[in-house]
Amino acid sequence: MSLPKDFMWGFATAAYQIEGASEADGRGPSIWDTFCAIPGKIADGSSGAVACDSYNRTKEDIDLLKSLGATAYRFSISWSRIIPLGGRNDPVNQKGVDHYVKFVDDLLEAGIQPFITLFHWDLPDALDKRYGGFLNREEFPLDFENYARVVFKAIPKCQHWITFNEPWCSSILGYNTGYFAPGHTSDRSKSTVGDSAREPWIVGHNIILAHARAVKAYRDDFKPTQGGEIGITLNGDATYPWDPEDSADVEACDRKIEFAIGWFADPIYFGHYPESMRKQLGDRLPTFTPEEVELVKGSNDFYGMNHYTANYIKHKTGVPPEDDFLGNLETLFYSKKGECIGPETQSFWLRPMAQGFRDLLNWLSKRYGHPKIYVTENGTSLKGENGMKLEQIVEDDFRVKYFNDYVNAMATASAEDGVNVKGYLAWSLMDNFEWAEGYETRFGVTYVDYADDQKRYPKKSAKSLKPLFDSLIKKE
Ligand code: PNW
Repeated sequence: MSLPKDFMWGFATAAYQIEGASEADGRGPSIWDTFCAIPGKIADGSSGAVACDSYNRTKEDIDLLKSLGATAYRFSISWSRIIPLGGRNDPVNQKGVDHYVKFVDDLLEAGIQPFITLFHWDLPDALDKRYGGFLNREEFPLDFENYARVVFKAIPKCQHWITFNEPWCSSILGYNTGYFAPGHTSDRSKSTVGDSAREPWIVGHNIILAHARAVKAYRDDFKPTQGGEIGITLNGDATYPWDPEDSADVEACDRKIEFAIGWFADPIYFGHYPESMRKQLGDRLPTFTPEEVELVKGSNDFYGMNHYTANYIKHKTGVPPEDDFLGNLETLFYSKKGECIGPETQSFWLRPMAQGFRDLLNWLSKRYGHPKIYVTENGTSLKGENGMKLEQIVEDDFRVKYFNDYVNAMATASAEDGVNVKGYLAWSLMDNFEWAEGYETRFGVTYVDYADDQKRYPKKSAKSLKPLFDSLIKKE
């Protein structure tokens, strides 16, 4: 037995990926509705307009969670259901609020602890149009704080809050490569707007400020009576040197994590950006004013960790191009010796390598002073799954093995390395709208038949987690 007695586990989802009902009960559009409508942005031309129809199937989803034995569920709230126009002077949509209040009541009734993500990429479109959304250093943090306060007030029973999901994705994929909404990039063949060298760093900065404002609001005005905890969720991959004999590759491994995770976590734990980023980005990286440092430093009750994969890292020489966001290095699937990091999946960026999970848990734990960690996402797609027959799909042994290996790596980090990990949410409860990849890539432990009324069929992996955690969580 290697996980603590109070360890929570379950599954994760995000509003735009599962809810559908994009116009129900007064919801306003988000930047993802707008982005999906642009031809060529989503692989299969789809959108989240219907998705898994979870907005209308809350009972079914809760029954599913219960049947799988989950003790926790991470989901996100659609900001534009709560405040359709997004801003602090815009009206609150009571129907949207009521939906989530009831959902949380029903989860608790079923014995499932909610982990609520306030923001999983679906910015109200009106704020993007009104003042440039994340790019606005004055307005955006204030509007986010206001939205967060509305939700904290409405849902006092929630004990676990996540401010932002993966701000790296919003910043880099949204404002450098243009792969995600709102699709800004310097590449004029993809977008008429954007500055890949500057905008991502501004966006990142403003998200950190918005996170910190929401945390302060929670701690000042809600935590004393509600007693919950709040933190941010960051994504990051494990890194191994392409050539372990080359100290420049070894150094580049840390630099890669600093550019992905340290970008957000260093300000939150230390009050400043990583030195490697300041050095490479110069004055394109914003600086924190003394008031901002005061606000941001210490603004995590726990560290939310999203983790999927690992890479070999090869340093680059010379001056990096201005739009470089990796830290002047290459990410590879093969080492110098020809070792492969892991088998292919349906996602071009994802190859399973469970030891990386243990190593990154240790890296984080050491760097940030042993924070309490919740793994808020971990999971895999499966090569060619979308083209298989249902009988094959539900026999997803590849995913069963992924979870088994990764959860055991985490348990080892907990028991042998002293990492303070207290929860695990598998990505994802069900197949869903996988952003720019549309519905072709499936991450669910439950198959969703989009052609037949979004019917749900639990796969083998869905049922594999309860026995796994039962065997690892201490009873006493
Ligand atoms: C995460 N990458 O996204 C998200 O939080 C989920 O909403 C998503 O469905 C899940 O992982 C699976 O993709 C990522 O390109 C998307 O490196 C892309 C990347 C990383 C994370």
